[in-house]
Amino acid sequence: MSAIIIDGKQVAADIRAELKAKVEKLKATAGVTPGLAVVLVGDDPASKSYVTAKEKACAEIGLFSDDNRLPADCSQESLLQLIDRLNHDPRIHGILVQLPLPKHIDETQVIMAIDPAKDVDGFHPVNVGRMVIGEKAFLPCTPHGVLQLLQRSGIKTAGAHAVIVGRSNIVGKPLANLLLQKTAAGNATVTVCHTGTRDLVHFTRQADIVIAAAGRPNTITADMIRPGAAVIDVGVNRVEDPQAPRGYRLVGDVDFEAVRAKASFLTPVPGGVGPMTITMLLHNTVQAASEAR
Ligand code: L34
Repeated sequence: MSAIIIDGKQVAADIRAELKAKVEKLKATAGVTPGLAVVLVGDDPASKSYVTAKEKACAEIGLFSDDNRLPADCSQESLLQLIDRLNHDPRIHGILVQLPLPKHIDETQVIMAIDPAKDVDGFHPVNVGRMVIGEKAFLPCTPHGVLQLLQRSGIKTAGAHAVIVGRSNIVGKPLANLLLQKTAAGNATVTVCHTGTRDLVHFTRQADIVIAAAGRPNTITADMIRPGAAVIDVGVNRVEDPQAPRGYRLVGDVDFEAVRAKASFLTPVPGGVGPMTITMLLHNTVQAASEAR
């Protein structure tokens, strides 16, 4: 078997076209231009490139984006002040504080300072809690993007055994919750594995859907996959490569070529989940703007 490679860029482009039409309608009927405030602290190269891609994506579908960059040594107080100002700025419907933050800043405190109605990352405890009990909430972008990729590729989650490898607050934990909910995109049986899991292979071999979100290259090898399983690779790892134009290559958490020969579906890195993360941020910002009063 050779897996169908899911084109995340194409799915993202389809959703962005749908969003663009919504934005035009919002502008025409309500006179509202959805606005996203982007906050980047420091100069981590990966974060910089993600943030730039997010701003570019805003422009492409007609969103207003407000670029805020703070030095790596800025005080927590100045960051909290900026968030307070953005919370009260009527042009801003969504606030994105790119993570990770420098070590001297308390990430939880910063996330809790964001108005839940503008928390388009879905990281505020109010949104996390609402999501878990199945109430309307901003869904976190990467997990929501994974659900969209599964649905739009025709991969059935209902009754399937989904094995998630990774338990982060931004991917593994919320994705586990979304997949187990009794919804069209969920209703799966979910197992969450992590660095403390004994005999990881034992679990991944039982999966109809494997979601790799460990943040380490080659975490998922071909021997860990049941023939015909669908494999979603959430990892984005930079590995040094002197031959590559930028001096590094991007790889996921999955041994791509070997798993490709065994799986039914597989997402590439780059061009899989990454573009979907950005797209679902746009989705949430449009949602926030259409709900704003
Ligand atoms: N607050 N922090 C906050 N929200 C998020 O949703 C994120 N995340 C993660 C890191 N920190 C965050 C992102 O935006 C990861 N992430 C992210 C976003 C986009 C891409 C990768 C990670 C992406 O577009 N990846 C491209 C390749 C980009 C490149 O060439 O470097 C891809 O095709 O996978």
